[in-house]
Amino acid sequence: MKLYMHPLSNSSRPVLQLIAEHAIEVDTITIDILAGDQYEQAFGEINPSRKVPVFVDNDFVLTESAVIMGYLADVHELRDVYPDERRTRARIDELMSWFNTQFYQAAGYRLVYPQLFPHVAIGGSMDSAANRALIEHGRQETAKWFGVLENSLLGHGQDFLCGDTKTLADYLGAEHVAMTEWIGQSLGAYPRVGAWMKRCRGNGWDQVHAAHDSFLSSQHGKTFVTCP
Ligand SMILES: N[C@@H](CCC(=O)N[C@@H](CS)C(=O)NCC(=O)O)C(=O)O
Repeated sequence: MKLYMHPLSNSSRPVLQLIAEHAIEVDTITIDILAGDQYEQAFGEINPSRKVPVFVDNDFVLTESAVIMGYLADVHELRDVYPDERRTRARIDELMSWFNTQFYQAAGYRLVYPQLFPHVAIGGSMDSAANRALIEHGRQETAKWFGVLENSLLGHGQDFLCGDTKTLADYLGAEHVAMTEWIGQSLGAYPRVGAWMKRCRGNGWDQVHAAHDSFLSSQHGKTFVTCP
């Protein structure tokens, strides 16, 4: 079994963290998405969408972090993180979908990436009026989703998103929130989110997050647009 990934990719890290915590044997292959390796022909044949992560088990190719994690959890019978019970599983799927479609689209593609990665910026440069407008829109949208996370999704006194047990939704959501650390996003206004992030740490966390931590250090001292 192989996992094409990049350690800075917040869609790859939930899979890597799940693998690390449950000692699942998977060969990891780095696709350097910052250097453009995703545009090479060989990778395009594996994933025409040219995104990581991609999981490969012989002739079975699977994309989408949430689906890869669900598949691994089923194969390895990780019932604690992905229970069989229909409604519990539906809730986990719902939250993973929420993070991927609501939180990540705003926080990643409109707030964080346009401030860090020139190839994502619109209007010709990171300083263009169009890029600044995109970032402002991302800031407002991300603040809205942080509010939903703080006051509703984590607002019932539970330890994790779906109760008192860490599930796949926490693996995935924690990495999308971690991405906002790169622009110095404070969680001071979102204390439940901050406490939940600490609870999400598990075995192998430091190793899985080594590239993330190093990138974070490289951004210290810079000024970014963040949510209040
Ligand atoms: N919905 C996908 C998102 C995958 C994704 O956006 N991957 C990013 C890294 S986090 C990527 O490969 N970006 C490369 C590019 O856009 O060129 C998933 O959950 O796996």
